[in-house]
Parts: sequence; C-alpha cells; structure tokens
Amino acid sequence: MAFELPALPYAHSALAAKGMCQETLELHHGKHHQAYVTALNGFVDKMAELKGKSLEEIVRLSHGKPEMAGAFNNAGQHWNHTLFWPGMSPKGGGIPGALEKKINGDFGSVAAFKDAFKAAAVAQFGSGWAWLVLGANGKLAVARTPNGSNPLATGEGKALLGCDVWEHSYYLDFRNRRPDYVQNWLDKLANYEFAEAALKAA
Ligand code: MN3
Repeated sequence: MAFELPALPYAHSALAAKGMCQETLELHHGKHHQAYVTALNGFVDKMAELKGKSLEEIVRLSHGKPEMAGAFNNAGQHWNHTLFWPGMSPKGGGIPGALEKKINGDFGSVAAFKDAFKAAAVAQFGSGWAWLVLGANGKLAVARTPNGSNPLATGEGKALLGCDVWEHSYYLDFRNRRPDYVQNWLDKLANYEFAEAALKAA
C-alpha cells in the first residue's frame, strides 16, 4: 500500500496566533510534505528491496547507502514531518509536570534545555532538524540532523519532538531569523503533552 500524507491534527489557521501562519502550513503540509510522500512512493515502485517495508524499515535500510540516497531523503522527511505536525499545538508551549521534572533532572532547568535545543537548531548549517530525544542511557538529550535524517536513522535515541529548521518552515513568518523561529517554537508551538506521552510510552 502506498504511503499517504497524514491529515494535519488542527486547522491550517490554528497556529497563526502562535507564529505559524495559514500560508506556511498550507505550503509546508500540502506541498512540501506531500512531495516527499509522492517521491517516496515513486522509489518504492521502482526499488524491489523497498516493497512491503514499513516507513521505519525504509529509513533504517536506506540510511548511509549512497545508491539509496533519494529513497532515504524522502522516507526520512516523511517520517520527520509525521512527527512534526502533532509536535505542535494551538495550545503549545506549556510543559506538563512529569516532563518538566525529567527536563530539570537531565538538563538542569527548562531554560538550559531550551538554550541547548536552540543552539543545536541554529548550529545546523543549511537544512535540517533539531530534536529532543530519549537516549539509550535513559536521559533526555538534544540532537541535530542534516536534511532528511533523524534520530531513528542515526540511532541517537527515541525522538520525542522534532523542529524543522528548513527555511520553508519559517521564512514566511520569520524571514531569515531562524533563532527567533526556534525560540517561538519552543515557547509557543511545541506540544510538550505529545512529548510527555511519547516519553511515557518509551
Ligand atoms: Mn519541512
């Protein structure tokens, strides 16, 4: 069965008051994410080794293989965006108790977590992602990956939240000001309830 674009878990206009406008979401979800899904299905159609595999299997299988770079980029981006949409909320920004306690324990404070996440997001040269992950050692950590890569591929831990730092994610709302976009994302858009649920399920 072909991969499909997941529906947004809120209206296209739902995040406008939080700093992500309707046009950004229409283009980002309807055009960019759709293009990754369409391209991924094209690779699955023509590469026998990908047929019948789950998205996670394709990401892991194609990672680090130059001859499968196209499949990896598009599978990775489909996986990343599938995590990105529910990782934001019109009610975002508030950190529930269990996650806050874990953040305080592993980073020292919420401010220290946000500083580390923002530093990773800004340090990612060109396109990529910043992540809050639960490492194999049981501690929260921040990671960054280029282009369509992700912690599933690199083995850096279980991704709890991912922030898209490709320019298409912020250019309409923040122009070239990636640090402002990431700060706003952490303070107002990030769905920490979603991250806490993923932490509890880990
Ligand atoms: Mn994107």
